Amino acid sequence: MDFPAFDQTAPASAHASACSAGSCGSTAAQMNGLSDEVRRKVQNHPCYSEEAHHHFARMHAAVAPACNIQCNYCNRKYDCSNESRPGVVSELLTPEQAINKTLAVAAAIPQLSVLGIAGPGDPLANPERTFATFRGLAEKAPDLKLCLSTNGLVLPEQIDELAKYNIEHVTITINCVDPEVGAKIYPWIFWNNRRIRGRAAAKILIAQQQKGLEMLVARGILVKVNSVLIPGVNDQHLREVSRIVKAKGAFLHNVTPLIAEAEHGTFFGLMGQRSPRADELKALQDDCAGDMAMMRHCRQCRADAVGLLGEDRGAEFTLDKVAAMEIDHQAALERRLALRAKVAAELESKRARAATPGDPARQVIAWHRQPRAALGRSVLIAVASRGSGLINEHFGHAREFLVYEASEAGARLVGQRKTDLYCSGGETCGDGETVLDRTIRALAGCERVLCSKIGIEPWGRLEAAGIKPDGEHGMEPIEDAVMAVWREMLAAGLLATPVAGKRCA
Ligand code: CLF
Ligand code: SF4
Repeated sequence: MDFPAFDQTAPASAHASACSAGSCGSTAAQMNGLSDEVRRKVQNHPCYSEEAHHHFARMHAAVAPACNIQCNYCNRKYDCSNESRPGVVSELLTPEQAINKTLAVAAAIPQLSVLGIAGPGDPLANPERTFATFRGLAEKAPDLKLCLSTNGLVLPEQIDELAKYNIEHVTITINCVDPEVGAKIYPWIFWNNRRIRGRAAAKILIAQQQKGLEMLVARGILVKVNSVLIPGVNDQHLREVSRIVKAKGAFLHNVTPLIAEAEHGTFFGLMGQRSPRADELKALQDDCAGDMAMMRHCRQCRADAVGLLGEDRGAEFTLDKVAAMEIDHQAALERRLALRAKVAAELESKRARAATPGDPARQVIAWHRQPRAALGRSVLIAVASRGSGLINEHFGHAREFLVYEASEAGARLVGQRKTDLYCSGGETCGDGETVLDRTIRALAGCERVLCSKIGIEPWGRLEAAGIKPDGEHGMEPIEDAVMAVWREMLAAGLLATPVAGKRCA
């Protein structure tokens, strides 16, 4: 296969319309203040940029079966909880199979911008398989960003090898910085050919994670720290974790909720350890948010995930289907580059519109930037989206809802709620009552849900539960629609401030 020369280190403007500094709404606020170099690294990465996650896809190559530690929230027959929701990996791949699958996905999904290795065990506990995959893809698909997620135990010793493949993004799962806390999470580690248990094990793991973090930052590799929030175990402690990793230069902190179900067979699941509620997770994320950005759009992906975050297109790319595909790699590469240029141009246009007097986009931004006394309380608004930053999903087809907090300060993504698909297609929704019940429970705390369409029955059930559906903003940009709804609620007198003259949290 011939591929045109592609320089991953070149500025994005070499391949796409430049994404210059400037405002493009609340997600662009994250981008402001970043150096050109960091902006180049994150602008197409769906995990490192909230803005990018509306437009770009990632896939995980499941090439790493073994692990060198045991976490109490993991059962090896399920995906690595570092980066995945529980669910068996459909196919464990050899490096060659992983490379072929990645090229097939990159040909079929032009949004693909990142190939990550995140399990099902620990990538660095399987160095030959992991690095063979990276080596092949660095050669055959140099436009893809390569990404890695690790527990960090052997990270310091592997950083030189990582750097050979121009890896710019590494995630370390750091659940604690105190061995006493760590002993409640990690029963053992495998270190220097010995199994070490309890506090001594946690102490070694923590030291290696912190050393690895420092070494990556020193090399200019962006580090995301994932932490699993375990109520009663590390919930208070994670504030300290966040403070320390921020001080050491981590780029992003991603606090994810523990998933512990007895049927997964994990220690925490079997002992009845509860998972955090959505409001507990949000409160901790808000507490940890400071100078360092908090990731709020993580989907706790499978170790073989494929597609936009929240999508699961893995079934389209099984080994037999990949083998049967005829691929024009040159044309596929051109489609990916064209899409990146198109997205960059759209975002640039959005910024330009926001700077144009009289434009609605500017009015939205200008309106909620005006200094004034607090106008009304904040509201949680759920939206159904299939990507592109638009409200473009039917309520009954949504597998998840993004949750935005709207206030006079603007619209801010604060999380996502997964739900089971209950509509089997067609125009009529509401057949699966029990699944609809679960969907309504998943949306607890939200006062509005915006979608492109919704059936009569779920409409009534949602209203009865205090969640008003709204299908009037189909195909509108999410943040504009969320703020429009907030202003409608304000004008209707529904947002009386709890304490006069005080800002809402
Ligand atoms: Fe994969 Fe992780 Fe790379 Fe993303 S996922 S290795 S940084 S490409 Fe992303 Fe998935 Fe959350 Fe991970 S949404 S689980 S943060
Ligand atoms: Fe499981 Fe990942 Fe922990 Fe290893 S690091 S035990 S694979 S969650």
